[in-house]
Amino acid sequence: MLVSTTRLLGRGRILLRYPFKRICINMSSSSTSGKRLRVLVDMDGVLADFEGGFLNKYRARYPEEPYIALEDRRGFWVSAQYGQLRSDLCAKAISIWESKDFFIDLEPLPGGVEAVKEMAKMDDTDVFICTSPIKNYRHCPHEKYAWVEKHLGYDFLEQVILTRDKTLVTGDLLIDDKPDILGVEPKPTWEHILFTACHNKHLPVSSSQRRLLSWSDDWRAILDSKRQ
Ligand code: UMP
Ligand code: MG
Repeated sequence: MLVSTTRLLGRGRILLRYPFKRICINMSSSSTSGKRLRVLVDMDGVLADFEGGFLNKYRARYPEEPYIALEDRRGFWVSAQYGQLRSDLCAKAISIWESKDFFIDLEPLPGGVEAVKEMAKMDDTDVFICTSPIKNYRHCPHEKYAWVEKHLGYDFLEQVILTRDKTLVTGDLLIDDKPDILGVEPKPTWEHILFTACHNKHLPVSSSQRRLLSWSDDWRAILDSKRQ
């Protein structure tokens, strides 16, 4: 029905909004059609090239300063490793991602946007972008939304979760490059799939943790393994 496939927005614009899928979600999110799979996908280091974007802008702004090549990165916290290199470099590193346009300019990691779009079209599957903003909120939260709109489209803004504590978010899977995802909830509902990144590729993965090596790896099999 035409009326239900459109939404009238405040300023008189009428937009088509994934009409068929959204109607289906609304009709089937209850118990009548079985369990839906909820996939939480991290942004920095999984969809957006935080490490590459950081290194480019750091080297451009501080051409005389030492830097850490991506193959030498160790540990999730870029600022900590730069601080170990020389104490004042910690603040210089932070200045890069606190700057305007840092987050919006991040390049997509290969295959990520395509994978998320495909996932979102799968039957019985809900995909959310679950990402932690920095506490200096001047640019980051706005640019994270803008990045999603730019690369995944306006309708995908509905799927964005900004949180500093991902343990509070319920889901079946969390695909994330951070090795230790901790928060106030000791038993998160999701299984953490460690997405391989330059800073974590040397870590041994415990028998209970699965990895996704890249978006060329078999993410479909991981989703299928969680379906009932
Ligand atoms: N971040 C820091 N310090 C670092 C590295 C990253 O504050 O040394 C921030 C940038 C991102 C966030 O906002 O951490 C990473 O978020 P997730 O990918 O874990 O959601
Ligand atoms: Mg990340």
